[in-house]
Amino acid sequence: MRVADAVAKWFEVAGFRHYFGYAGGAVWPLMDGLTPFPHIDGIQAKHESHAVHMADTYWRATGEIAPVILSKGPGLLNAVGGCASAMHESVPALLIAGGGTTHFLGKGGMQEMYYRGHEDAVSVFRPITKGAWMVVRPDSIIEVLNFALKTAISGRPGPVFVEIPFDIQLAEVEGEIEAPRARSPQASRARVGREDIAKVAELIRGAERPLILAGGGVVKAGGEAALKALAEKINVPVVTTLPAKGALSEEHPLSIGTVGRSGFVSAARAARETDLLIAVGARFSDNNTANWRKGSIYDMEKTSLVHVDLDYSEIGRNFAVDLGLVGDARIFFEDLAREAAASEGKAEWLKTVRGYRAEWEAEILPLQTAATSPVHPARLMHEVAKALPEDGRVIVDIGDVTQYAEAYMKIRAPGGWQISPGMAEMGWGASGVLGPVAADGRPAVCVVGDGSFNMVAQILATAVEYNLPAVWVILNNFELGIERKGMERGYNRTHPWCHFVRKDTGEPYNPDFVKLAEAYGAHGVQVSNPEDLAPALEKAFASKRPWVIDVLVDRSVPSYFTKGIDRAYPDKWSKSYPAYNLLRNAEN
Ligand SMILES: Cc1ncc(C[n+]2csc(CCOP(=O)(O)OP(=O)(O)O)c2C)c(N)n1
Ligand SMILES: [Mg+2]
Repeated sequence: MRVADAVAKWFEVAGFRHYFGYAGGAVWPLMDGLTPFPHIDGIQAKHESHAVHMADTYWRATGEIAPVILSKGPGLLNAVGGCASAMHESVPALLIAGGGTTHFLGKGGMQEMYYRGHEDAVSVFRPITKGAWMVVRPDSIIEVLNFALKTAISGRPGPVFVEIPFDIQLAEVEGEIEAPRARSPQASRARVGREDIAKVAELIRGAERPLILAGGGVVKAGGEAALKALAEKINVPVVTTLPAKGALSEEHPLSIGTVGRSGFVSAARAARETDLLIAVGARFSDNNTANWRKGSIYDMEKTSLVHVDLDYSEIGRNFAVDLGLVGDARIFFEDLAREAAASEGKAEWLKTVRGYRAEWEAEILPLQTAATSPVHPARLMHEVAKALPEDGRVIVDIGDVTQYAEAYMKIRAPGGWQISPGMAEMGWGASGVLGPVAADGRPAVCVVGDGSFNMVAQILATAVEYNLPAVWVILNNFELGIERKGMERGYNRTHPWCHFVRKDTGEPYNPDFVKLAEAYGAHGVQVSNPEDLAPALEKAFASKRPWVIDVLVDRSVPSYFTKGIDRAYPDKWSKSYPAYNLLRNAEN
């Protein structure tokens, strides 16, 4: 068999159900090798970045890898942004690229990146993957793939990149195809030791205002049920980071909501007031901490911090810890639930934070039910979350839409929410929404700004071609809203790039999204009256066809930032920023 046939066989042995990617001469042998395996469903996107986004969201939905096949040069380069997004979010992905034939290495042929090394795609991917390799011997192909896959899924997950030169794909090899599991550890996720679990239980007993912060690591570890069981047993309130929104249903009585610079006011207040924060699988990002500003969301001077993460390098990165523990989120919750005594909770504290949550809900309800037209973004988010079927998923793109979704949506079920705010790549959600649909066909809706949708609008072709019935809800404001508002705040004027305007007529410009959808063979409807949102969503979900709901939104609504928190950037380079740094510039 050829190496290409061995790779295809390996796909089968590894149990892959799908692969994504895009054709190219450098992967003809691989494509040919996969042709006799139609039961492994290959989905070709209209752009390589979409393929990576789909593999990313596919893994999040299923816990399964769907490899991404890329051609050399521009093919694999189109995948760079998507790969970096996956890396930033700790999502495993297996990128397999074709390379030029080894006879031509260094000759500077078409699509060879020969400028600083032979065919040097590996150097492009190394900083944004957990590992990047070029296969240089045909007989090592399965060894390399098994190692790459193990690297992607073990420990803290992340993407990997394997380049297989053209002639190596065609080389003849023989032997058994070893399954990945033969080369992988049984378990690769560290477990917090018993003594440390006991210490955490003791800290909880002694605390007056304990709080659990669940981060994206909880979702990636499949730790939602264990989180719920623990929280219920010890009666400790829970806040989540943005990626983990809904890890504990936001309708659960112990949920105080999403914490961040655009999160629930209730969650920020709880985070500021807690005396014991148990942070699990959370990185304390800029979003989560309001730019790490001292006392802004977190007041670490009065809070003891237990920080649990799979990756030691995240512990202590931004906040000093009282107890830093390396371990898997799900196992940590399970072990702690066994160790900790059932408790009525700290009644006063629970009453306080529930009060905060009730105040927050009362504050946003008038916005969530605003009857104004064009549509208030809070109303839009509320309607989408409400209309979502029980098993449905919301995939969120980047822009003002992100913050409105964070604040005004309530996510009821774990797994019902996917977002990529770490790299915050426009178009990630609008193209990624098809990954989960391809995996299991459950209803999926993407909320996306008009700017971001325009970056990847050809995703509609993939949806129609492969009959993947996602729903895109476009927040149409004829602008890069978050940019326009930020520039206005900062500089009292805006650059023309912030607005979509026809230069010949001066009118606001966007393509006609309804006609665009129809041109692709999908369905579309424009909504400007909030009353029409729920019926449009219901119709779209029921139709089991790709739908675009083009919503004219009220552009006078400001970007949403949590009230009462200071998220100001440093105003002078020479001045130390009031974060929790070890030292300060002496001149301060
Ligand atoms: C690929 C990429 N380019 C640029 C940016 C910077 N950026 C972040 S949000 C945004 C504007 C988003 O506009 P739109 O999708 O219309 O959403 P709105 O804020 O109007 O709701 C831009 C340009 C980015 N995050 N990603
Ligand atoms: Mg916009």
